[in-house]
Amino acid sequence: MDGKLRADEVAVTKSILKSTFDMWMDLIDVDVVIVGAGPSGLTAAKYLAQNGVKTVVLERHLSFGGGTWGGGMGFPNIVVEKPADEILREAGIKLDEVIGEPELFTADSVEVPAKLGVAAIDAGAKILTGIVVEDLILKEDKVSGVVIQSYSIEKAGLHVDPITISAKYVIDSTGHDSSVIHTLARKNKDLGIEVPGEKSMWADKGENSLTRNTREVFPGLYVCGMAANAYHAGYRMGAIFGGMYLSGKKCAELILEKLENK
Ligand code: 48F
Repeated sequence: MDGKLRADEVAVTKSILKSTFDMWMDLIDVDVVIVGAGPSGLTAAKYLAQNGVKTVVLERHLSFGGGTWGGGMGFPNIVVEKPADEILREAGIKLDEVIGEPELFTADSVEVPAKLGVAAIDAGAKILTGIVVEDLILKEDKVSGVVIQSYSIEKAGLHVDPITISAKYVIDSTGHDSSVIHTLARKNKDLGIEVPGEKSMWADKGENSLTRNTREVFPGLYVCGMAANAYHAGYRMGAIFGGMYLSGKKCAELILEKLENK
């Protein structure tokens, strides 16, 4: 070691191309594709991956965390209620008690997605950012994977054919957009799928319906997080997030059960 930094252009470019190619070759066929790296998707990824399930999370933006970063109206805190606090504690996230509200905690809206993302990655999930899921693979009336495009190509409006990732199960955790189940409904009218969208705010009802609404809605396709409430016309809940984490965990448990019984 002479202390000199080595930065050869050819070596840098070769390193990027080789590692990217190897990564993609490994990811074209997985157990579970999770669409959307918000709180519910990241939680599902953590629990699936830590149980040995080959899991890839696809996120349109370059950052993961979805709607968490901005807290409530840009105030950098979110609220989490029991028993979902355990999921955050497991990821090493600090929670502050709310005086006079023994069931509620606040958490830093930057710390939460950062540590939850790390927990999912450490568990073995792969998070790919800048990738949009624009369609599904639909074979013999079962969702068997996703059709993906680079977000920059989509945003530029270029006509470029996509590529695919095959999967045993796909999770729609795209939040308020519920864009995966919407795409399935829009492109396959013969299936008669309707997505009513979420209702206005009623925090208690919205939170309590989330885990109930988390389920397989079409063979091979699960909904979790806000997408589950959008699919079932559930209420919105604002900056309280416990239901999102519990929904992600439940979705992982449902898929683990399916994989075990195969
Ligand atoms: O919206 P989001 O955080 O989903 P969530 O896990 O959590 C909802 C809460 O954040 C909040 C709330 C709590 O009261 O209501 O809104 O249900 O994260 C969804 C992620 O999916 C990405 C999007 O960029 C966001 O980061 N996404 C949406 N459509 C696609 C997508 C797509 N077609 N392909 C890839 N990523």
